[in-house]
Amino acid sequence: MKTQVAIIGGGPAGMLLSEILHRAGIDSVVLEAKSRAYVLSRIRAGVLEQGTVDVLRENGLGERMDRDGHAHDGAAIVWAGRDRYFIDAWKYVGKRFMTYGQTNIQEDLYAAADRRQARLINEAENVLPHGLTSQSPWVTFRHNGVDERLDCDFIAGCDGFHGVSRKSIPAAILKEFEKVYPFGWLGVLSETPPLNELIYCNHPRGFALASQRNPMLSRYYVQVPLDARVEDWSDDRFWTELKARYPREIADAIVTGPSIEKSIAPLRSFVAEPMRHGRLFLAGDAAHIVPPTGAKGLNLAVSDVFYLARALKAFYAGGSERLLDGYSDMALRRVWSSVRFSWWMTNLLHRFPGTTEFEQRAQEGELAYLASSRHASASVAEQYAGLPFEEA
Ligand code: FAS
Ligand code: PHB
Repeated sequence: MKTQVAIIGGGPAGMLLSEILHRAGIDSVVLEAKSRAYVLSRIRAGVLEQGTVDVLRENGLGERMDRDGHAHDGAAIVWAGRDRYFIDAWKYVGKRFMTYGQTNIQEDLYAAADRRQARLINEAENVLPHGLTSQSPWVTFRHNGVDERLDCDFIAGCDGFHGVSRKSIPAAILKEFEKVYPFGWLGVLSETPPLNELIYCNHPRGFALASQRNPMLSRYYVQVPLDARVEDWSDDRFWTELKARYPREIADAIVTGPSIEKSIAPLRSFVAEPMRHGRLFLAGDAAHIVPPTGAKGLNLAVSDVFYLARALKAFYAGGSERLLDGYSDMALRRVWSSVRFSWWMTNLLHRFPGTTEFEQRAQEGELAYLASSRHASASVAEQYAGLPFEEA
């Protein structure tokens, strides 16, 4: 088999890259380890920055998003059982964000791939990149019991945190930065009408978040200890804890119902540098992980793909390698900006083990300052809405 760009991973990063390259006449093959059904069953992100929305629209992927998604001027933060602060992205930076589930985006990407009869190979086993520092790398894999080889010009490592691509960069070259948080998020999906806005909550009992997927699909989270187990959290226990953390009038507005999905996600910050080695380019969770507090994970995958696709288009259009050579540094500037913001939001809103009344009051003091300062509010709004993509 031969292609121009071999893409390892058929999640949002890999599938979006394949779609953008196809629209520029660049051939790719996507090698995905899991089945289509498995990939489409994953419940993950829900908030799309304006930049992500623009990229999806520009690549023919905006129709269902614009029909079923919900645009928001900002998100609220409540604390101490009373106060409310609105991160007003529209007022301060003239941007909105969209709530539209990553699951829907994945469905839209697979549907677009089917329409163009894309070469997408699910259940590819033992995927391994080779010849990374050569001019003609290749990828081996096993499919339907047959060993295959895919020759290519470039390899895009879009295979997530547990993938093979990052681990193919020599340890002597790769530098990793990591911070593991001492808690996780217990998330619930319920077929109930959501609150009409996103509301983050700081409370001495722990963090909580109210989000949405559509007018009859709600997404809620509560911070739980690292050793929490889903089986210990009945729906009743979840709803009681969620309501205990929100101010009374918000808690009373939360419509409860049976969970249709319940899972615990650990929180970590992780960055791998560089995001390129020879003809291998990392994009998305393969290169970085953020705690979901800042709603940046999926959005960073999209900005990586935007930069990488632009660089590959420049190469195939005119042979220039300038953007390919600049990809890692450009992507990492945005990655570190989002990693820092997500780390800051996580420290501001969560209850850390060993927190005393002093730290709780200091968090509440910072929230009160944000609410009182148009300068601070503008800074938070511009980061939450997503910084602009860099020019080529
Ligand atoms: P993904 O991990 O989505 O996709 C990688 C793909 O590569 C997968 O399909 C995998 O099967 C495949 N793969 C792995 N190894 C392979 C191999 N060796 N060969 C071939 N294929 C291989 N972000 C937010 O913004 N908000 C959230 O609330 C949020 N919640 C999350 C909850 C969970 C449980 C997780 C894990 C992530 C969450 N994220 C959230 C982050 C998430 O949305 C990611 O940022 C996003 O999925 C990144 O997309 P990809 O980089 O494509 O990686
Ligand atoms: C979600 O809707 O899943 C969501 C929203 C905002 C976040 C994280 C997750 O910061």
